[in-house]
Amino acid sequence: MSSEPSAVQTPNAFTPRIFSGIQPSGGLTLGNYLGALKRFVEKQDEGIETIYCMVDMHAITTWQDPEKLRHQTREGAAAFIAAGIDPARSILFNQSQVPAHAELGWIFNCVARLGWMNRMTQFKDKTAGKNAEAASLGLYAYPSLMAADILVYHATMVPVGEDQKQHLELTRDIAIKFNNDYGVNFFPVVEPLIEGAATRVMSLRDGTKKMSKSDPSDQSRINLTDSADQIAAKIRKAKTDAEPLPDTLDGLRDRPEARNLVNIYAALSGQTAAEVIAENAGAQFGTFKPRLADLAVAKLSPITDRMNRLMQDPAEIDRILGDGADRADSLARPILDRTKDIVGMIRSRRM
Ligand code: AQP
Repeated sequence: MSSEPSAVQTPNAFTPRIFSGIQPSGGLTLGNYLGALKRFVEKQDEGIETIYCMVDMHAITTWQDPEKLRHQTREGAAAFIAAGIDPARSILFNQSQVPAHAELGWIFNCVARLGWMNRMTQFKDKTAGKNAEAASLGLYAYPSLMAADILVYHATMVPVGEDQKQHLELTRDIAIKFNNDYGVNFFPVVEPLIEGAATRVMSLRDGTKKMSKSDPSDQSRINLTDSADQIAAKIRKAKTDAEPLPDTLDGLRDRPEARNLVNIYAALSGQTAAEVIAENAGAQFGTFKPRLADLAVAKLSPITDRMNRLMQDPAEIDRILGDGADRADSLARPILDRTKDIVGMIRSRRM
């Protein structure tokens, strides 16, 4: 049988499959939970095939202490499971255990154009005020590896927070260019799933900045490892203005900190922001913040307790990640092999 690219079979339709990842570049935050984890669980429970990953190769695009990286990768995996990911129903693993990500990432580095990469706002944000010349090449190439993470599984949908929208547009551009360059319909054009009341949870210290695990101020975020007292104290001290809550959503337009707390309440309670405003119209923050703190503690503390229990058995977490990596590898390997055939690379036929 010929192995020339023209003989490569390419699918015309793609099975619905979800992929998403989280960087173990620190402890996970409320932003990661509401923008990503909680929705990952919902997608799993809808019965769609789901593949979730601790993207440790992305984490090292900025310096990571090796011991902390190992700890954060396990802790992130524990957070997935504690939040409701079932490793028997979803595939859960860490990226570096599946070499196909890096291999396809290199091929995509040769598909992506420098002009596209130069437009990536996350690289600009992460190097803002710093010497961009001293940033790693990996940080610059990050979105191309992210495209490989997704497309090496032929994933069709990617649940993410708002901040990842541009990277997913790049993933679509890479798939389209690859398909056009090689005259195939091999990679799906993925659909970003950016949904819900908290697609962009903001810092508790500055309502115009994203809540981030790498923000130097611990007061800016709620960590999934925070105790009930820490959560309540951070919400009590969250920056707000002096006005009571308005009676319409429109009244939040120029009040980023107030809007953020309302959105967090909505996402945690499963309500819309309009419903939260209707229930709390006219409330002072002295009243609303304790309500939010009670809700946050009620929702997050059981997850934190489960995470802490899981972290007592790191060998079991490693076993789960290893099992997930084997299953991920068996999906990714044939897709990578077919990509190599399309590109014209001679593959080993060794078994
Ligand atoms: N504040 C946020 N609001 C909503 N969603 C968020 N996500 C992150 N922060 C928020 C979503 O979480 C998923 C995993 O993100 P990531 O950890 O891979 O990278 P990130 O977006 O760069 O997150 P951080 O916390 O800001 O990490 P650092 O500080 O290391 O850069 C993604 O779906 C993201 O949208």
